[in-house]
Amino acid sequence: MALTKAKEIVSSHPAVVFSKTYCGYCTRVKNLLNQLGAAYKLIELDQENDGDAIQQALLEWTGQRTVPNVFIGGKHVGGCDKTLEKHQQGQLVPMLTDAGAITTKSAQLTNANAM
Ligand SMILES: N[C@@H](CCC(=O)N[C@@H](CS)C(=O)NCC(=O)O)C(=O)O
Repeated sequence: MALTKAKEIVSSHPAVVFSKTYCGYCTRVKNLLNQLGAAYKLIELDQENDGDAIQQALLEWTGQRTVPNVFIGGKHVGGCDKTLEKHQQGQLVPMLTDAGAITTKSAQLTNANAM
C-alpha cells in the first residue's frame, strides 16, 4: 500500500524529498539541500510506477498534494516555500543536523547562508 511505503521511506531516512523531475520548486529545494551538504532520499514521483498512488497517500497523510514534499527526521516540513522559510529562519540546518542528514560542522558553517 502506498501510504505504508511512503511512511517506511520517511522513517528510514534522515531527510526525504518527494519530487518531480520537471518541477522548478523541487529543483530549488534539491539545490538548497545539495548546497547545505545534506544527504537525502530523493523520490521522483514521475519516474515511479506507483508515483500517483504515493502522491495521493502523501495528500492523505500530510494534507499536501504538491511537490516537493519534504520530510526531515521523520517530520513533515512542507513544500518549497516552507523549506526556504525554515532556512531563512535559521531552522533548517539544525533540523538536518539533528536528523543526521548533515554530519560535519564544516558543512554547517560553510553553507549557513546558502540558498
Ligand atoms: N507553493 C508550492 C508550489 C509547489 C507546486 O506548485 N508544485 C507543482 C509542481 S511544479 C505541483 O505539485 N503540481 C501538482 C502536481 O504535480 O501534481 C511549494 O512551495 O512547494
